[in-house]
Amino acid sequence: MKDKLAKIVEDALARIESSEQLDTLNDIRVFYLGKKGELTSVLKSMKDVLPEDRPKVGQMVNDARSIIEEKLEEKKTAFEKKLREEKIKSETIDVTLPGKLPQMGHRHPNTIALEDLERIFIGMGYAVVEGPEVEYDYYNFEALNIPANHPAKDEQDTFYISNDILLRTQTSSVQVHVMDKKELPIRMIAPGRVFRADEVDATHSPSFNQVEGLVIDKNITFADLKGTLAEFAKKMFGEDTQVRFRPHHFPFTEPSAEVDVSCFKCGGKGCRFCKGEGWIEILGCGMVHPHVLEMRGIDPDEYQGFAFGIGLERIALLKYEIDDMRLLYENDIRFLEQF
Ligand code: 2U9
Repeated sequence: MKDKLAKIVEDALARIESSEQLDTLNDIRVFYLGKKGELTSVLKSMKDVLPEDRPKVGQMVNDARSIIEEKLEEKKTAFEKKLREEKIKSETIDVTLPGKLPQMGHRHPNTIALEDLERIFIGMGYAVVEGPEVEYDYYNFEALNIPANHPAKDEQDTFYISNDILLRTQTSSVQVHVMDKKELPIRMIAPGRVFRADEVDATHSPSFNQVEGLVIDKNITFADLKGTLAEFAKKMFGEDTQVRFRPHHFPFTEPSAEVDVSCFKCGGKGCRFCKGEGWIEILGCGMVHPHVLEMRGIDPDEYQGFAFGIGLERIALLKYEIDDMRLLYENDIRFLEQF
């Protein structure tokens, strides 16, 4: 019996030692220590052992079980340690690998055009001023000499919030607020979103952006206006750009004009881009109406001013040769990435 037990232990230890996987350890445990295992069968043959020898044999079987269990545990711990080490090794992060670049957004053509425009006017000494998109009817219309019966005041054209509060249709109200501060001279641009009840098409949107300019000082003449806008056009569209002033009418300026630039595609000869004209309209302007100055308590005999209004989207569409304004509002990254 003793020899038989010694042989079982020896075999078991050898098989444990040579096992190469965690799974085989379990098979070995079942084979030797399981219900139908080798050691259990020794216990079952106890009935053949003399009663006085039984405690001793029982002890020997228990010792054999302990030795095998201890060895199984030792081997199991060794396997687990090895597996852990392999896992750690395979999961090691190589910090020298180049990183994945995050997908960057892109500046919107409107933003690029606005920053170009602001840089040009800041360079000429202008301040950039912003104001509210929700305005009093007074600041949007009356203070700008727009009479009560003017078609722009119709509900068809303007988003009214109440009788006297509306979404501004132009950023001019910002200039009115600046004039109320009574700090002269003024040299400013007012960029911002404006709202008009227009149907959406390739050239119209109910919400678009304007940049309006205002200069008020002593001895300001139409020549200052022409020189300023000619300089702006050269900086914005290229040094060879020519400007042309066509008489126009706005209630808030007198005299008023619309300004064209020579086509920066064909240089003025006429092409598809300028529809054969050689000229492209870019903005409206004029000398601030004396009544607009008087309403703010500024004496038109002492101070004069000029003003201009630029549709930002129009500039972006022209500069980047985009043929549909709606593309500017869809924010499709495949479109935006091109500029
Ligand atoms: C004050 C006095 C005068 C602002 C001006 C224009 C001419 C003009 C249009 C351009 C395209 C609007 O976006 S658009 O549709 N604007 O043509 N705007 S003069 O004149 C002012 C502003 C403020 C106190």
